[in-house]
Amino acid sequence: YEKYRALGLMVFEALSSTWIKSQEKADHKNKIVVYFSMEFLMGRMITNNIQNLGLRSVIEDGLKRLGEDLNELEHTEVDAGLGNGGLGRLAACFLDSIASLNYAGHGNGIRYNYGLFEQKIKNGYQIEKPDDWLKEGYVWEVRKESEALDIGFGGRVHHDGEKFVYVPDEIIKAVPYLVPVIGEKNARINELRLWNAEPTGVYPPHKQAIAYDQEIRQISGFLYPDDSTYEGKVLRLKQQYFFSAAGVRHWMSEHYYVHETFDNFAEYHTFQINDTHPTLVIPEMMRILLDEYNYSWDQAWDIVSHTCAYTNHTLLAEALEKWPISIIEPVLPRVYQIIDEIARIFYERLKKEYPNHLDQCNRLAILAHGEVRMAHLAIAGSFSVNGVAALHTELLKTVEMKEFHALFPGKFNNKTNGITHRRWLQHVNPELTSLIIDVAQSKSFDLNDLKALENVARDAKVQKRFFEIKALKKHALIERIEEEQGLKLNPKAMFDVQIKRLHEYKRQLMNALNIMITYHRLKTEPAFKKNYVPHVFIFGAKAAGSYHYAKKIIKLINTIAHHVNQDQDTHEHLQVVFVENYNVTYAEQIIPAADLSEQISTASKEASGTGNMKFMMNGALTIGTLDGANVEIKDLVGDENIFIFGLDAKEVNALTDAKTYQPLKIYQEEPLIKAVIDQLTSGFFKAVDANEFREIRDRLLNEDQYYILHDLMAYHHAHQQANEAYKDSKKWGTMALLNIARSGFFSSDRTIQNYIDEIWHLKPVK
Ligand code: 26Q
Repeated sequence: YEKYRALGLMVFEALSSTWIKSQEKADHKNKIVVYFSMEFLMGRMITNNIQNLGLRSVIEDGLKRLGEDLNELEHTEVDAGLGNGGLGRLAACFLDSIASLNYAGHGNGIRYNYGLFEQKIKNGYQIEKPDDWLKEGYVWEVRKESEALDIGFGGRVHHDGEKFVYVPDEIIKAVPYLVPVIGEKNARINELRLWNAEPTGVYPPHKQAIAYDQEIRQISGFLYPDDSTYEGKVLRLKQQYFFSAAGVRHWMSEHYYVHETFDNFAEYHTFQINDTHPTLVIPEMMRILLDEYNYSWDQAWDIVSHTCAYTNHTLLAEALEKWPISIIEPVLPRVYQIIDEIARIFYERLKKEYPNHLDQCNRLAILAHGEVRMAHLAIAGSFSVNGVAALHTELLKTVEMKEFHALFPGKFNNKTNGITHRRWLQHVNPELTSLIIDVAQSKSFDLNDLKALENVARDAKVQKRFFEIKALKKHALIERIEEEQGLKLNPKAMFDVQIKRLHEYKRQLMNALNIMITYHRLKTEPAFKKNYVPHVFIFGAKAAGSYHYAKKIIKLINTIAHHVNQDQDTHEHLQVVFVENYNVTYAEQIIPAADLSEQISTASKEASGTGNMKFMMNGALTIGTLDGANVEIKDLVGDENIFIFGLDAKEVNALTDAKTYQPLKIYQEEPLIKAVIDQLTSGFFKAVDANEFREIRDRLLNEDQYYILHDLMAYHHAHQQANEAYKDSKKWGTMALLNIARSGFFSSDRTIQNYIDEIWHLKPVK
């Protein structure tokens, strides 16, 4: 660890002069974007930083002379796991692309003392352990004491005859830690500004100093795990306000120092709001303009609503944030007062627009039923609202937010997500990158080189190299899993992978049931067994600690794995593994080894998905529903190069509206489904109590909210098609290479260029 740290510090020193130059060059003269996000799932930084500073070979040589191995040192770095999943990783990919394309754009977030929990599996159950990622220090940050700010909470608002005066009853110090974001070829260094909450040393009366200090530090204490039902939690609200207000104040004072006015603030800034979590940016900016700089309401609103832009990441109604007034008002009295006024003015406008439709006005209102609807506030206060995949944006416009779309027709737009090919292809798969470079006959990798695979997709030599690379990546993964979990996977099997947060709508349960059906058929149908392509099913997923049902599904997967893996009769055909503590670094190892990518959410529920893109770029084929960005993958590769099954979004919505769905009927009519559902509670799994999975059976038969039984047989058949394709290795090789060839669209460089052209309007830094 000390060797790693010494190396990290030297790399840090090497980048500081470029960093300082980047700061001098850009700020205050060019427009910038600030990406406000509660999560930045950065993963390891060392490799990226060494690569982008062009130091790799120097360091390798130097270390060799000392008898050290760079690879080994790199593996010592702990992941910065300051995110749950897709939304946080997207923010990290975006920062990489903004810097690499040479634009000025900075992240603004929270320096959580504890990132997303570390997952242990004990007896098949998930156990959560705190992720103490800072315990040995973090080399990629600098504390900027000089840029610390005061943030006020609680207290009262009164009117002094002229204006409102807000007197907080506690002040919390926000200290920024800066993490450099280094673009490719050292183009540019941007900043990720992570705020730490600290006591000021002034204590309210009747508070015990030590306990009070701890209470304050809690604000940047830990990352909340993705919640399926957004219950209001005071601490989470404080976190949201804390980092939003600190970011707003920082960027506003920088601007004022140079321009001495905010009249032109929106010409110089876009604040991109990553989901509704930072929505308090909107009333907080209003507060500063009104209370501290005497702007009129209309002038202030004009500035704010031309600065902020909001990205929506979900269509799940239960996942839209709503804060009870009873929580917001006491914690943020002045901010709440402003929200109330924004809501009042907005409601007046609605009444004018729809004079005889009170019900519609109430549906769109910002305040209703004693709650603040954060998405409505974000839409009202932003000049742009974007979805994250074509289908998702379409559904926002035509279903979920169609009334808002009618009210603000120009506001809604699509920005299909992307991933940084620097990390998700070049770094994780240098061997495949070399193959592409060779085929394209280029000197160093360029995104356009991917297209060169198009013409050689059927070439036997290229295919041979592709399969050799897959085998190599499988071996590395097999070694790790054997070392960590003692299970030796079959290197000749198809690697069938589902890695993502555990959620009912993502339908890991459907995958598990298909494995049960497959196992059942292997045991009872010799012809099926004879034809079956050996499979290794790999799962990786964390479930929120409070999400009881999701944790049950983890237990089921582990129970199936336990049962199946010790059956000598099927051993060569079927293995199942649930990897422990799935995270960014694990993903980097699993994705290049995958043959089949499981993207099987109930259509209309997955906004985009980004794992799907990473697999595609590494030559895994997709088995999936027409959901999120899968739709765009299918459009690029064609029906013949992907395995699509199940209900589409329209059909799901129609079935939901009709209220005619009867899962019990499917169970009664489909013997394979009946067989495996019965196994859940029949004592089939010897290792657990017969009631362990009763809840799963009950939910599937009575409600099956995500249409698992409806899609299950179609899914099983899609698997059989995939197996047939896999047996014809020439065919599979062609399909995989065509997928890689067409994956360039999903580079986050393209996504960021879309944001720049259509929302941010930045100019590259000279
Ligand atoms: C909210 C309130 C309280 C506690 C936690 C949360 C919370 C935390 C994280 C709510 C949501 C998240 C994360 C959401 C997320 O990752 N969404 C995903 O975003 C990706 C990037 O756009 C998409 O590809 C995925 O489809 C979407 O699910």
